[in-house]
Amino acid sequence: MAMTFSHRVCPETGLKVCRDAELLIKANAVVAIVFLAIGGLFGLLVALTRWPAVHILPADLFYLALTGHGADILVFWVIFFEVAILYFASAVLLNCRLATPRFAWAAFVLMLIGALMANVAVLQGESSVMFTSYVPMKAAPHFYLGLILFAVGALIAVFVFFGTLVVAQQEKTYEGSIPLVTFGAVAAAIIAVYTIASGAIILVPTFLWSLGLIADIDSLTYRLVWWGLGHSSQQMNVAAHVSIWYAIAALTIGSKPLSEKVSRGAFLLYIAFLPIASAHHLLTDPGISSEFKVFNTSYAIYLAVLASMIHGMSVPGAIEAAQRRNGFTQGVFGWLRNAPWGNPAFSGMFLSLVMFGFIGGISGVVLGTEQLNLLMHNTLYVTGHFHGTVAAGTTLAFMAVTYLVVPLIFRRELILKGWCKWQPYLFGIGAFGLSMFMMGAGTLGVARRHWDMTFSDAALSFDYPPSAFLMMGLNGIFGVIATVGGIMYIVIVVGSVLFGKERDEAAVKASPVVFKGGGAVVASHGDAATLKLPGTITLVSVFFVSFVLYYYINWKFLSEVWPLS
Ligand code: HEM
Ligand SMILES: [Cu+2]
Repeated sequence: MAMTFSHRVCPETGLKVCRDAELLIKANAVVAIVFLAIGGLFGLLVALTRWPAVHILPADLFYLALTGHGADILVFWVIFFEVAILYFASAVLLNCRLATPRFAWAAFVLMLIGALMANVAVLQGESSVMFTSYVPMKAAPHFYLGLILFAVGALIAVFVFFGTLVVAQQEKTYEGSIPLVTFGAVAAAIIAVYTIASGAIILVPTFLWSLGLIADIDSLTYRLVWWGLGHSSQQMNVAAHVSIWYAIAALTIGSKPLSEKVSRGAFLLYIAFLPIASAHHLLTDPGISSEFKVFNTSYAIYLAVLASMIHGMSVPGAIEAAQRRNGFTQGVFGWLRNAPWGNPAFSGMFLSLVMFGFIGGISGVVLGTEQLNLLMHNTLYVTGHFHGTVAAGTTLAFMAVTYLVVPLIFRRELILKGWCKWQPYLFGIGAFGLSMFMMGAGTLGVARRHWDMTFSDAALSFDYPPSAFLMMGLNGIFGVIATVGGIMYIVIVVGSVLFGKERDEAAVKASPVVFKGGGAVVASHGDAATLKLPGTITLVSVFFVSFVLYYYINWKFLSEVWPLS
């Protein structure tokens, strides 16, 4: 029997919302957004410095800002938000109480202290080691300690999530199997455990080394183990944002997965193959054998890519199936034309889906191919690729779901409705430009993490073609657009939470945010049971043609690097 616990029943989804879970979701989401704001500001400074005509920061501050940008945005923003998602996907979707709220608060406090400590270290200027913090570069001890405390907190949060699943099962708060969104969150949480374990193995000794207690850290071992953390943490993000795609599609248009079994299988592929496919970050590393690289980046990575492609097809497929069921049956794309493009939750989700696949996905496979990697290793192409995955993909998906979290969890009306409508497009276009122009500049050889592409104070000069400078200028402009989108998001969310009208029964009736029955769909198990999807099949064909063409163009580039024939 379900135990009684302090909760309310959501008038829009019919789900029981545990009070503790609700408070923790709010706290984690708010702190996440603060770190997005700080990290975004650092990102703007970085982009303005790399814009040759602006070149705003001196060298030392550039590396400081770059380190702050990576840590605040890819670690603290994303992971605080993911903790909120874990509590939502367990307690709320399973209608149960959150296990051990005290531990969840302890996790929150540890993460917050850790994140602040790392920020202080970065701002003091002695820890500009950038995202990968490769040894023998050494940061201040409290930089590593901050990351370690943050990771311990995150691990506790993950165990609160697992504990909540056990509570739900024992107290029988749901029927049948867990919903797909919760299943995806389980995948993210399992990968998180692996990620944090790799992080502990490498960061704890590095912390001791920074204190002078260990004489030496082997740099090859560091790189190898660090990428166990660096790569799998990105897969955790993918599992989380894919779950969010399914959740938004269910809540905004009532879509069910095409096949629960297939989607679950794809999540299982993530768990099995993603954590080990990390050698694509080390393809040019002289210390690692070719056999290992080839196994790791061909078999392991392609099975992980397969999983993303399954989701990439099944999410639009699920949307098409739902839209057709909702009556939009005209032609091949009537369902897409008539999608709720003015609803920022939906538009943000769809843009995230398309850009993650086309930009992040295709460029990721190209970069992950050992031979092609030589073309763009350590250039801005790499940075362009991962802004396609983590800015246009993960961040935009998380922004999109916030448009549901504010009315449903904070129970506030969104302010600035016009801004809400446009925000996902602005941030999306900005992130699109950032990704594409960094990839373009990288194709022309522009190095990543370089303060000055003119090499004005270097002993040996090198001239990039004018088009490379143009790309970096455009990159700066789109960085500004993304920043405007980011600021709009922060103003909307903070403004709505602080000043938005409270959503009472009347407001819920007047402006519902959940599609009729969407609450039941997201919290249950079941298939759309149709494969009549001409629109999705067309989109997927366009994707494959682009993919194949781009892949072969890069082999052609490669053949031109060595003009032997
Ligand atoms: C306002 C939006 C953003 C702008 C203008 C921006 C700009 C940039 C630029 C220009 C670089 C390249 C620096 C270089 O290698 O010289 C960079 C690096 C990076 N960005 Fe962003 N970015 C934005 C959003 C994001 C988001 C949303 C994420 C992750 C969720 C992210 C994660 C990173 C990471 C991890 C690096 C690499 C740091 C390093 O190399 O140590 N960025 N960003
Ligand atoms: Cu990776």
